[in-house]
Amino acid sequence: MKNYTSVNDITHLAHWLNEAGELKNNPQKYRHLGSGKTLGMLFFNNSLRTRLSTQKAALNLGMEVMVMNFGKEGWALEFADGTIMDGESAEHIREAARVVSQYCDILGIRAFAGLKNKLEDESEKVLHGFLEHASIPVVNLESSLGHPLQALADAMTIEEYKTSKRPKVVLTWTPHPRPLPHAVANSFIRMMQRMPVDLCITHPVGYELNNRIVGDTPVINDQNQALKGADFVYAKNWSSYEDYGSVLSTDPSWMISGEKLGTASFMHCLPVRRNVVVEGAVLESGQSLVIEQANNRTFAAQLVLKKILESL
Ligand code: AN0
Ligand code: CP
Repeated sequence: MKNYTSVNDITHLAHWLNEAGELKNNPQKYRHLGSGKTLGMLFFNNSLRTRLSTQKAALNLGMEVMVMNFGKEGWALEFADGTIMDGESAEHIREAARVVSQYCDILGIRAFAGLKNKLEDESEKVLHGFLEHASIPVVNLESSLGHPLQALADAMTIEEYKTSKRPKVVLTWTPHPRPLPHAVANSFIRMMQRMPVDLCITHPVGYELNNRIVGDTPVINDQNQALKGADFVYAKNWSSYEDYGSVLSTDPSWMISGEKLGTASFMHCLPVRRNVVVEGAVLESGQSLVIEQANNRTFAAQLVLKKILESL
């Protein structure tokens, strides 16, 4: 595999999930594969899990790792061609990407949606800038539109914990005080559409996601109705897509409580705001899978790095 930029880069999902499970059982098995190779990661936004789990994955494969908080410590990058660079930007993506390509063998990029300009976010200028100008494989560590490493870890988690052949999975919008991107929800939906699950989405009116992603997945605006019979409840906030980047409602009645959850398992990508998105008690209960999801991030990343290393 050359790049991992979206869940569409997963060729045969069932095989991938098996292989990720094998890596989880024996994380050191391929520790010579990455010997002498370097993973570079550039973070334009904050991270706990992605940064550490992907680093751990690379270490398990015997790679060296270089990480840079690019948002705070890198030169402000220019992405447009032909610009007279007499403003804020000090360096062009054309130089930056080619320079980094000399230091690393695989490059991870985290660059969230700015949530101000839909067209600009949808152009994925940071991720695409590195894809175009770097000469090494690129891994998406959450871009404007997707978080495919998270979705792969989520799929692993559902595969491990499901108790029926075709579980019901509900993606529910939850309140949040700040505008959040659509990336996690987008990739989760795309992933679940490929899994043997019954997926439904619930959100207040006005929080419709991109209909090219939702497709014919059922959307139910009544949360209680959507949650009926759920095996997995995946909570996530996102800002409005239509009224791009706006927080239209923070209605606390959409928070996930133990009562709403019933007997279902609770999932969230983290970081999560307790008693805003979900009751603290749910996170403390045996029904919460959030810590296991975060653990699976290591093996999802390890599988992706392994596949790229094998094709170098
Ligand atoms: C980010 C988001 O919602 O996309 C990262 C989640 C992995 N979350 C926050 O900014 C709180
Ligand atoms: N879930 C996730 O990607 O977490 P971080 O933002 O901490 O990396």
